[in-house]
Amino acid sequence: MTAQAATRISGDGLRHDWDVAEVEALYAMPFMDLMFQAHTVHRAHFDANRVQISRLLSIKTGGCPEDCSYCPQSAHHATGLEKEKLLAVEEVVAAAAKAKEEGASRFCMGAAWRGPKGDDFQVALAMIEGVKALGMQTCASFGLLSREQARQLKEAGLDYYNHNLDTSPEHYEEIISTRKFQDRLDTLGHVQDAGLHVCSGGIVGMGEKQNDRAKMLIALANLPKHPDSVPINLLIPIPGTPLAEMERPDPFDFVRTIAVARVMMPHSYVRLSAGREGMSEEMQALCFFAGANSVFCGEKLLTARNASPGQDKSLFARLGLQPE
Ligand code: SAM
Ligand code: DTB
Ligand code: SF4
Repeated sequence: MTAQAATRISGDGLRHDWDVAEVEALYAMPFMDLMFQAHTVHRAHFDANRVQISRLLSIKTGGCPEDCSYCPQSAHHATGLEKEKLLAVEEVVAAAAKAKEEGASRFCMGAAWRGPKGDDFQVALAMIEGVKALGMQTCASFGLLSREQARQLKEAGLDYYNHNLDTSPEHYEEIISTRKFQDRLDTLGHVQDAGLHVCSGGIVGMGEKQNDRAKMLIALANLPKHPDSVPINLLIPIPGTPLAEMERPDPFDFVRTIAVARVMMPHSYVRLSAGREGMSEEMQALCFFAGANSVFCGEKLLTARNASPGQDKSLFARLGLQPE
């Protein structure tokens, strides 16, 4: 290794000093060269024939006070989604047990909250304890957290906290007005400090430029520790949201984002997240080759449809991918 390269590797053996020019250079590589590089990195750190399976459940649906332009659950958009009350602990634990039976190793509970509050948070803590007792990995996506809330989640047995940066700091203001990019970073800091595993990624297809995708991945990779899990979502354009008519990005540009994430964060699980329902099997296979090694399975994501379990079973079998 050259002296210059050596200075770029930090204490954990990984890089946290990516700059825009070098990430754009990765994006600009001929597709085959980028795929080869990403797959080589992937094989050096993971079994390329295994895929981690997570299952989502919306524990509190709709009526969210935040105005995220992509989200069907925001009270600011008329998407026709019914606002529901917080589910009961027993319902959630029963859904997790079923997901475990169907092959999921991690159960991810999402809530349409700006952040957890009052009694609802106490109920959510009980859900985490119940799901953990089934022997599953637990994940929560409850929005912004205080330092104390992150600590309480850890104490309840939470393994992962999902909190996406979603896009570049610059593009963020065009997508959400009710909070700042820095608020998200602050929560990620509390999550990390509480000793929780971090799950953080973003969305491709919200009208962002390639430069924004590069900056989003830089914001993730330049965190003090790489997120353990990096979900890359393809926007599901929801009628009634401001992004309903967004043009679908070039599939190869989506695959490139998976590949660049893999090269930048070699030890992280990269999740091929929302949007698989509209992807061809060939595109999904390219994403797995590029380094994606985790997916959400099950009929539904939080409110939107997911790839069907039957199709997933057949795809994994035909690709020789071992779900775990
Ligand atoms: N309210 C919490 C929050 O915003 O962190 C948790 C739930 S929120 C629905 C979780 C994530 O879902 C968002 O950060 C976003 O990345 C993703 N998401 C929401 N709507 C989406 C859509 N239409 N297409 C793709 N991803 C979406
Ligand atoms: C993530 O990155 N994607 C998931 C999970 N983390 C919480 C959510 C996807 C939501 C897609 C739209 C819906 O189902 O409402
Ligand atoms: Fe609320 Fe989360 Fe949807 Fe934003 S993404 S509107 S915070 S549920």
